[in-house]
Amino acid sequence: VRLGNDLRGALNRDQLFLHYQPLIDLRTGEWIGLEALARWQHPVEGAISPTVFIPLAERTGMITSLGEWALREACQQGRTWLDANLGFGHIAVNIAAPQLAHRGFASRLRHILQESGLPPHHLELEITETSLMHFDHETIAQLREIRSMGISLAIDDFGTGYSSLRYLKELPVDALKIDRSFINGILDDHRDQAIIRAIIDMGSSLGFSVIAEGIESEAHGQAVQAYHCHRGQGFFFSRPADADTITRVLANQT
Ligand code: G
Ligand code: G
Ligand code: MN
Ligand code: NA
Repeated sequence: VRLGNDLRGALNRDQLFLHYQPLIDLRTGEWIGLEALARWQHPVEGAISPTVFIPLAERTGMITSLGEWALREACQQGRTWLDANLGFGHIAVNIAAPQLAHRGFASRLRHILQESGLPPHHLELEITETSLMHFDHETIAQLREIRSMGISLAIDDFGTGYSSLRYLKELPVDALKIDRSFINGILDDHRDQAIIRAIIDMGSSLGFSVIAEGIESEAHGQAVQAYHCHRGQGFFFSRPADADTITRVLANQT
């Protein structure tokens, strides 16, 4: 209960901020995008993981305001980088299922984009595979509207969710992110290898961009490339870092 109240105050007290982790073109090592990841620096408890406070926000009804804050923050940061002539590709923001279930989500998003001045093709939304199973017709209609605005959509943690494959045919999706639990076994577990290959083949055939999460070594990067996946993200390239750190790297790249 107490942590829930603290989270309510955290938004107003600048205890929440975003870190960014680069998405990499594995062939060239170039950055093609950044994933925004929420962080909470609690004054007493220290850093609290989003695996704790995101579910807490969902339980306490705070996820809508927290999610809007993350979107606004990411869009403003993207605009700041554009104004400084720093190319970052796109920013991917994680969206929780209850945010999308909200009828006003697409119009709020439109408003946030206009306010920040970030062109929509610089924004991607990440939706977990598990959350798809809760989608009704209205939610899917909102996804289509969002995509028609020029924002792209990625399915996150792909392969671990409770879903059917039918939604890949029906949903307006641009990218699949292979869950890092599979990449974890790519060097020695033939079952992980088979699943990864199947996801890459299926995703590519359907015209999706496929991204391997959890690249922790050069060998991981080479292994997914051998399966014709050329996009990755992981600690081997960069841990999530604060905006100032990312700004310095972007400035050195250009
Ligand atoms: O950054 P880290 O690996 O600790 O993130 C843990 C989890 O929290 C990940 O599944 C990530 O998607 C989720 N997460 C981080 N930031 C956000 C956010 O702003 N919104 C939502 N819905 N999830 C987030
Ligand atoms: O669920 P989602 O994919 O949004 O989670 C992103 C989380 O994954 C971030 O919290 C980030 O810290 C974590 N992450 C990113 N790269 C790696 C990695 O190479 N290894 C591990 N174990 N976690 C990673
Ligand atoms: Mn994600
Ligand atoms: Na993931």
